[in-house]
This record gives sequence, C-alpha cells and structure tokens, in this order.
Amino acid sequence: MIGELGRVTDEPGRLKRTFLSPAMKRANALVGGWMREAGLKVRVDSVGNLVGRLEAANPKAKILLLGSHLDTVRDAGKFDGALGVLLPIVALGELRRRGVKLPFHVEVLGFSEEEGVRFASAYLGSKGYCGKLGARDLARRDADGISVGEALARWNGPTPGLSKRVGVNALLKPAHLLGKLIGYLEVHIEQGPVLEKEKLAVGVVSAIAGQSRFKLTWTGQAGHAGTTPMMLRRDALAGAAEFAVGVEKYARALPGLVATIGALTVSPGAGNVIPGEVVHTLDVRHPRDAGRRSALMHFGRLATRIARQRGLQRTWQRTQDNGAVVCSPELTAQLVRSVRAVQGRSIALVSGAGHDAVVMSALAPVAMLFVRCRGGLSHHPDEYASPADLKVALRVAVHFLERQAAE
Ligand code: HGY
Ligand code: MN
Ligand code: MN
Repeated sequence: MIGELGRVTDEPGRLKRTFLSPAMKRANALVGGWMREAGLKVRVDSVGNLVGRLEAANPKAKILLLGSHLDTVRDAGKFDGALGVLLPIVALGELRRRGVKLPFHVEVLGFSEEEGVRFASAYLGSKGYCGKLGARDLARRDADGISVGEALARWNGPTPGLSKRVGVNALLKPAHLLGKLIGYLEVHIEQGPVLEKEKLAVGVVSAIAGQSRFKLTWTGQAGHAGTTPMMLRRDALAGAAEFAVGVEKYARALPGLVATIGALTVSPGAGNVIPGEVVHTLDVRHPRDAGRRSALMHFGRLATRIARQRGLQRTWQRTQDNGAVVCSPELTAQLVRSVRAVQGRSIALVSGAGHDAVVMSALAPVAMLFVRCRGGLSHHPDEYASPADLKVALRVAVHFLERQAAE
C-alpha cells in the first residue's frame, strides 16, 4: 500500500503531492478504496481531507480519531504522513477479521495539507477539520497567485444557494465537539536517529517542538557585475548569505535549537548582474517556546545589523507560528501500555518535526507513535521503515484499539 500510494505524484519521477492537486485527488480515491474494503464509510470534506468512518452500534458513542497527512514535500519519501493514514486502515481491517466490534466510533483521517509546500503555511487540512481556518489562512496565495479560499472554492465547486461567505463560515465549524472525542492517535516515522540508536522499532512522543516559519526579503541594488566596485555594492545575496551563516552559528551554539533556510530565490538571477533582491524562508524550532522566542529576537537583531551595514532593506513575513505541544499524558500512558505489551520496552521522544497532532491537540487529547526509520532520513526519496518495524507498529495499534474497547 505504501509503495502504491508512493507512486501517486504530481511530478513523474519524484514524489510530490500538494494541497488539492490532481495527485491529491487520486490519492484520496486510492486510499478511500482501501478504507471501504476495511468496512469504513468514506467522505472527502470541504478542505479536501479524506475521512473514513467506522460506526459503533451505539450512535451516542464517543469517537476515536486516527490519522495523519496525505500531502508530501517535494521529492518526498513515501512514509511521511502516508504511514499514519494506512496503518489504522490495516489495523481496523484486522479487528474486523477477528470479529472485534469497537464500542466507539472511529474516524481515520487523511489530512489534505500538513507540509505547507503550496501555500507556505502548514496544517491547512487539520486546521480545516478543527474549524481553525481563519481569514489570514484563506488569503494566502500560492506561486500562481491563487488564494487558499479560491483553491477551496474550485475544489468544492459552486455551492448552489450558498454565498461564498457562508462557504467560508462552514470552514470555521469543527468536525466534532470536544466532549465527543476520546482522542487522536497519529502514527508517524520518527524522522530522526533516536529509535535506531536505541535499537527499538517504535517509541512514543512526549512533546512536539514549537516552530516558526518566515519569508525574508532582502532588497539591495542590482547592477553590472563587471563595472561596479565591490565597496559601492548593495548586494542582496551577500547580505542574505551573511545572515544564513549567522543563523547557523547561533543555532549550533544553542542546544535544542534548529534553524533552516530551505528555499531561496535571487533576482534578477543573471550571472553578470549583482543580486538586487533575495527572498528566502526561515524555519526555527525548539522544544521550549522560550528558547525559540529568544532565538527569533537574536535573528531579528542580526538581520537589522546586516541590513544597516550593507545598505539593504529587509522585510520579514511570518508564515507560521506554533507553540510546543505536550501530548496527553493519559492517552500516551495507554499507548505506552500497548508498546510495552508488544515491544517490551517503551521510550519517550520529543518530536522536532511538526505534525497534525499539533493542531488536533486543540480538539482532543493527542498521542503519537513513532516508527524507526533508516538513518533517521526523511523528506527524501530514500526514507524507509522496515516491514518488521511496521509490523510492530501495527500490533501496537491493534492492541491499543482492543484495550480502548475494553476500557
Ligand atoms: O516540517 C515539518 O515539521 C513536518 O514535516 N511538517
Ligand atoms: Mn513532513
Ligand atoms: Mn509528516
């Protein structure tokens, strides 16, 4: 299933599935088919999230949510997100084979956008599911100038009789009320080296680091590369490069802090023209919000100093800001019980990567199961989790569901 879904892409030759893209539609159809085979009722909501629902006998029963995201980064691996949607489907299929009837409803969620590739701001899917999509989210524009709101209107088609405004309001309603939910469990590859070092197939997540993302623009003066003396230049790329080295130096010195400039564009972008403008991203994370905030203050001062010394203009646009999230101790304790039953030993890890659980924590208690991935590699086509480790994770999920049923 992982292999087949991993071939559903917007770019032949490498895996890329972005918010509401044609490949996303095909992925929803493929995974929706597997959900139906497992006995789930399938729908796609107004934000493109795939929802597979298994009804309990008692209509008043509470709901357990399991899931992750179906979108990917560019040139992605096939486990990030996909594993957390497919594994619960297989687990529910296994319970069905065992004739286990769960006394609570279950929804398996395939969120339509977690990575923030198309619109720079992440979690549009789970935010939509939680009724947290705001006007700022809907106004964000992609590289073609299409806004989230317009993309959603195209996805949903004209809602006859409903004004666009009502359509937007529909996005502001959470899928469920807090009291109806048992919790949200997300299974995800670790995307880090700890489980491999500890020689464990799975571990549980204690907390998810906070993260801030920005778009920075440096504006100098384009000019002739051959005739402009070095001392008279206002080179936007040299300024951005000095900033990048300063960011890395500071992050290396502060334990727990990670800071990344992942995308950068230079204009006008000709070899014999001094860069007049540079636009780049900045991604800053730390397990503690105070650590992240003080890093952001330092980076702001650094950018101001560089801009002043080099005669550059610089602007910051924040595209995302999520505080650190602590997973539910109660739900996590139940997950630890299942990890211990299957694997013997259970360790807790902090997640440096963001996950839909960050947004879902506003709607329900959250717990996360991490699965070892080779070399800790992720956001890369060589991302890999072994069948043996996936089997351990599946057995933990089945045990967790059966124990929930016994609660
Ligand atoms: O970037 C992240 O933290 C995750 O892959 N969304
Ligand atoms: Mn990811
Ligand atoms: Mn992910």
